[in-house]
Amino acid sequence: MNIRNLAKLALVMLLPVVVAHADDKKPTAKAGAGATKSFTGQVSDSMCGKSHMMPGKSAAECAKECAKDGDYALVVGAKVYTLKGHKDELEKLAGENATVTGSVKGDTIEVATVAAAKAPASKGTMAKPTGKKM
Ligand SMILES: [Cu+2]
Repeated sequence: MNIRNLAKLALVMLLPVVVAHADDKKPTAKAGAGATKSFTGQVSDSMCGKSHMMPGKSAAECAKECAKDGDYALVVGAKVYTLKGHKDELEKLAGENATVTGSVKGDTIEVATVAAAKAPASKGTMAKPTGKKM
């Protein structure tokens, strides 16, 4: 009897500890407006987005032309984000892949950093072709 009660007591005492630990797993930072995120995609302009309209011009040329009167944009998969700020750096990467970090408000990224990227990070489709030697 005594030992059973002791075991029960131990269980009751352990329970809050387990619950407390479960709480730790909750994310502390709430994802929402103004959260700084990182995006990798192709640098375009907010007028053209995914497909450039100027015939006979490369994506880079078109994006540069369009961004003169507007903003650069980042094409991430099916989404097109308007990029605010860091125009000089974005111009160098027009038509190319870049990783942009910044705070997101709707479809607009308030750019904090711009860096060249080799390939767009598309979720789940980064599977490399099975090791063929060149
Ligand atoms: Cu354009």
